[in-house]
Formats: sequence, structure tokens, C-alpha cells
Amino acid sequence: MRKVLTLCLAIQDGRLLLGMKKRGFGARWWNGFGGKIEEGETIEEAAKRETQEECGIVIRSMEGVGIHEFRFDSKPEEILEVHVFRVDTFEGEPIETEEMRPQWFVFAEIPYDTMWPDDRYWIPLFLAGKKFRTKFLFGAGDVILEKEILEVENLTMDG
Ligand code: 6U4
Repeated sequence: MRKVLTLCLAIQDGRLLLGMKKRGFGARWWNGFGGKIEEGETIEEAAKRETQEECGIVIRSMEGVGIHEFRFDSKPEEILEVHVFRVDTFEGEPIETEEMRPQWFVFAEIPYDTMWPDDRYWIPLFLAGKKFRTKFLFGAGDVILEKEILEVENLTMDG
């Protein structure tokens, strides 16, 4: 079973916007904004809706830059297909919501130790403007058991 999710990361003035997830999946880690696709939505629409719900900003332009496939050895039949977007322009100021506490980080101070453990492997590619496809298998305690990080020219599913 494949679940499609979105993950939006905004860059402005050499800083990266992350949110401290206050509840749910990935709680107590700094993360991008995003979540599930609702019925009738495109992936892009879902990405914009979740970002607005979670930190108040309205995305005006973004680009799809990566696709992750996450698996957990406790649930091997399920693949989380996470579509990553780089948010280039938006309206409004990030605000704290029930789900997230947003904060800007200069690139040198990105808090990898309190982020999903895969982030340190692909956020540098993201910051360098690359496109990527990755696969990670997580074990108990969300440790990485297997990983594959590919830089790609485009994101087509069979590419
Ligand atoms: P709801 O139903 O909103 O309570 P929630 O448990 O908050 O669901 P969800 O599905 O909204 O979670 O969003 C999960 C978010 O976490 C998505 O933006 C994708 C992101 N994510 C999941 N696994 C990740 C991983 N290994 N590394 C990462 N982000 C991940 O950087």
C-alpha cells in the first residue's frame, strides 16, 4: 500500500523555514509542512492547503524537487511516498498553530539532530537546488536501516 504525502520547505533570505511538530507523526522534530492528500485534491493543492493550515502562509510559487519513499520495518507493506516542494514565494508571516511552531534557520544552523534522521542526507541537495529521489527503510527507534539517495534530472515516476 502506498500513501502519498507532501512536504513543503520554504527558503527566504538564505534561511530555511521549519516547524516544530507539536503532535502526530514526527512530533518533537523540526520538519517541513505537509501531510495527506484529500479526496479531489491534486498533490500541489494538498501541499498548499497543509502549509497554510500548519503555519499560516499562502504559497504563491513552488517547485517539486524531490520524491522520497519511506518504509518502516514494522509495517513493510506500506510505502510513504513523500513529494517535496521548494517554496519560493508566499504571502503572510509564519505563525504558530496547534500543529506547528515555525522558525527560520540559517543554513549552517539547521537542527539535524532534532529532525527526521533522513533529512541530513537530502536537505543539502535540496539547498543546492538539486532534484532527488530517495528510499529509506527505518527500524525501531526510527534508525535508518537502508538508504538510497539519487540526484535526478527530473522526477518522473519511472525516471
Ligand atoms: P494528521 O492526520 O494531520 O494528524 P500527522 O500525523 O500530523 O497527520 P501527516 O500525515 O499530516 O502526519 O504528515 C506527515 C508529514 O511528515 C508529511 O509532511 C511528510 C512528513 N514526513 C513523514 N516521514 C518523514 C521522514 N522520514 N522525513 C521527513 N519528513 C517526513 O523529513
